[in-house]
Amino acid sequence: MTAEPSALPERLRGLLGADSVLTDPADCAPFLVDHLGRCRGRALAVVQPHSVAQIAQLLALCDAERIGVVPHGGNTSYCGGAIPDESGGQLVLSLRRLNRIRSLDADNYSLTAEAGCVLAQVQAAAEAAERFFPLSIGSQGSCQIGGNLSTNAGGVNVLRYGMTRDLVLGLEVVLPGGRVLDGLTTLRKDNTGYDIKSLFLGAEGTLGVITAASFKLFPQIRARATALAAIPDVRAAVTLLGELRAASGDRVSSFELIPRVGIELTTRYIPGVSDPLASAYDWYVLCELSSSRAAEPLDAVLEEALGAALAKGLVLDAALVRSERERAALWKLRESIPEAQRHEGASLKHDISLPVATLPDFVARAAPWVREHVPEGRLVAYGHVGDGNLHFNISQLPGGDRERFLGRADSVRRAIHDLVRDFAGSFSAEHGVGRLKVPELERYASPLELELMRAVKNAFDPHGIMNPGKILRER
Ligand code: 2HG
Ligand code: ZN
Repeated sequence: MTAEPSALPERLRGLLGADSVLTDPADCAPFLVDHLGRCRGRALAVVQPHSVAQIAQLLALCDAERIGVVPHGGNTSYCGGAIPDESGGQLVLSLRRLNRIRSLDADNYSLTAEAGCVLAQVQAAAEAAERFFPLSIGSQGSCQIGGNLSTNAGGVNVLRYGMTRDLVLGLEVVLPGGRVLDGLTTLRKDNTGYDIKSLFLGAEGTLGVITAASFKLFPQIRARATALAAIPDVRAAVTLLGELRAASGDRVSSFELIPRVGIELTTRYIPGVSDPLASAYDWYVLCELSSSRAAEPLDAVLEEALGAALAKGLVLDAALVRSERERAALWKLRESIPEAQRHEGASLKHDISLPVATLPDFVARAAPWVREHVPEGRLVAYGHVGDGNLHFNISQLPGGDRERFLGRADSVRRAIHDLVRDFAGSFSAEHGVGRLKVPELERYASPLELELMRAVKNAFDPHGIMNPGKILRER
């Protein structure tokens, strides 16, 4: 028999302690809207358990009572994956109290962290042991590692170290029904059947609740060289990346595309950002070489490679950073483009990826389409060009009608994502599916892929309590 929903908060207080159950609208409010204000929901309560055991008890109860559970980390998602639906019948499960680094083994180059650790905390723990945790994204001061795992986050170091998935050695997961999958191995090699942990990475909390993970670490970075290079076009970016990788002994760790409008917006809206070059150019790349060898002459390598590219017309001008302060300023320019876009007004976001070599042709087709069909906006295409991942965003021009502009979102998205499909690309490179891109998955995944995803969902979560309606439509 199902309990009265109104009695549930009291039962939860009995289970988790009074301090762990929020029902006051003001306390719950921050958990019910995403950071871009695009997704809103309602909830029975927000729960903040203290332990894995409490989460297990919670999922046993919710499974028995068929109550939807929405895991919630740092709330920096782009697709509404951590926001409950409008029904008011779901529970938000905040992982923020599971925030311990459980262990670090420097010799094994591994670390085990709980899901509620803020990404920067994990990076700092590795650093303190003279190791490097390479996941790096703009929101690292507030996003939580559980969310990074659940969305398989990307960021600015994917080029060398891979996505979050590639950094994971093991996982601890609470399953619907309350059983705990204890898979916190730090083994590098383990070919013992299906790779179960992999299914939870990028599953956005639809299969279970990741409570901890063991990660690979790397040698601490001791030498870096960073530059902003102006380039004639996107094709030059792809060629330059190939040349830089070869010339540097594959030391390129970041290679980010920035359009002129990215510099205009950040210098206008973000205090402390300035254009490091004297003239204006259409396109730029922020490139960074890095090494664990302090004596590596990376500045000289980068300068020489950019000089050679300049002579060939691949690079038009470049500024090499000379200090940590200048480096931070350059990264601030790049990483605050999304914030500057917010100041400018509404934006239509498309987190797309393509085979790297096809990016120039894609931009050559899609940019004129935007100019012609969305005259009330302008293209702000930037991002992880080294991974074939562009944030192909369109910012509304100031002064326009916000709602009318946002009303164009569906048709614009359809045209851009159809073109992405024609180029054998993906409609979600690193931001996931959440609730906003469910129709996209239905349109672009094959029937067989959808059938297999549905089978996995049913196998792990037969009663459909885990983050209902995310990735797959609720049944
Ligand atoms: C970035 O690379 C983030 O800055 C955000 O993935 C992208 O706001 C965006 O579209
Ligand atoms: Zn990104």
